[in-house]
Amino acid sequence: MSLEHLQHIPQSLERIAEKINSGERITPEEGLLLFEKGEMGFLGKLANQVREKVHGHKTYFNRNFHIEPTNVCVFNCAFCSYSRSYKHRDEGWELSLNQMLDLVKSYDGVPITEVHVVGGVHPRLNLAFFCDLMSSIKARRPDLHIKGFTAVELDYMIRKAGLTIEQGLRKLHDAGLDSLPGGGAEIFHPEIREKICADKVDAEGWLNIHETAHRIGMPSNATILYGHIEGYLHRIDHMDRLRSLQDRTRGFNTFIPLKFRNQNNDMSSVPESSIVEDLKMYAVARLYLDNFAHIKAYWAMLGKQTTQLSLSFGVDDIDGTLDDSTKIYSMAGAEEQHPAMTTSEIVRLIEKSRRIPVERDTLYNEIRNYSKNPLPELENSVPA
Ligand code: V47
Ligand code: SF4
Repeated sequence: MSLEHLQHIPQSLERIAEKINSGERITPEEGLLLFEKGEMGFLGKLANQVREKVHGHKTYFNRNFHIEPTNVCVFNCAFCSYSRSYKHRDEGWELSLNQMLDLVKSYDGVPITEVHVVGGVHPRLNLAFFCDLMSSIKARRPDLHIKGFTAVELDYMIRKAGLTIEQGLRKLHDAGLDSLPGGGAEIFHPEIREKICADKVDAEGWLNIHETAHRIGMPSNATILYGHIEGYLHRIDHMDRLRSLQDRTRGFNTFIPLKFRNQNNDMSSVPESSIVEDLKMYAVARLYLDNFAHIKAYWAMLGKQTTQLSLSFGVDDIDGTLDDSTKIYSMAGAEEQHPAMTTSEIVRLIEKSRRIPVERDTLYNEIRNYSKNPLPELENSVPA
């Protein structure tokens, strides 16, 4: 899509609202107009209408933890606060297979449903190692859904193994990998991608990996890293590419806008986006991505209060309990330095926003609906 083409805005906001209310798809020009001219009340009302039409008041979460095998990485993304180069690997970490299995074992008897495996791209960890990790996790916990590896990690390990993307993904799938997370997407448009993460897989590569995964039966998520040097045009271009792919495959479960955090990275001089900007991103995502069932606010990155607000701006999912098992955002300066919530804390957080908490599995099958099966009242609970 040419960005110049988007500079001309032919439609009024009222016409866009009519289209959305009648279930018609909006164009890139209209998406852009929403970002540029939509005020918060207008965007919130529209996005909430769509959210409630699809999900009512239901707000999904899951019980999960992360395994981050390493933060050593061959790439140099300017926004990354987490990685260490191979040369400085003594400042980072690298878990052995047994250490990762000990982590899995520490959840024996705990009713979690998902493990999210994600990390840096270590030059010495290869496809065979990760296939072993998958099969060992499944041998210990066959019930656990393994959501693992960004397209960046996959592109590197599969190319290094000399396989096609389909062959590599099939190997991992056969070993136990169930689905892919949405990371590594950042901003697809080359104008920005070349400035923030020039050396890793490009947009076409990212989209091809997800398309291939969908084709062989592995669903996935998609993200956008927003609120830095990109413009609204780049956000629309990004979502447009995802919307087109989703039209073809229907393989995406959820879209997750990730707010850029500016601590301890090479983009520290770029200010972080305001809450208004965050809520706008969620609302326009809900309105633009008409073929995505879910929009997720990742509470560990956004903070609990903005997450509650986001539930009125199109969001219907807030990710999981996490158990303080991820460092990606705490190292970048997120409010949550030790992200962990018990199930009852997540349930209360959702209830206080006057929504219905629903525990889901990774594929959005309902495990427990808390309106039918509420938690007992807390003695000191504060009315919402
Ligand atoms: O691709 C890195 C982002 C992503 C920063 O699929 C940063 O369910 C903000 O994709 N500020 C990895 N963001 C994490 C990810 C993810 C997280 C939770 C759930 C799911 C899912 C996926 O983290 C990277 C990058 O976009 N990131 N550094 C930063 N300074
Ligand atoms: Fe490596 Fe991922 Fe960090 Fe980029 S964002 S430097 S690929 S760990």
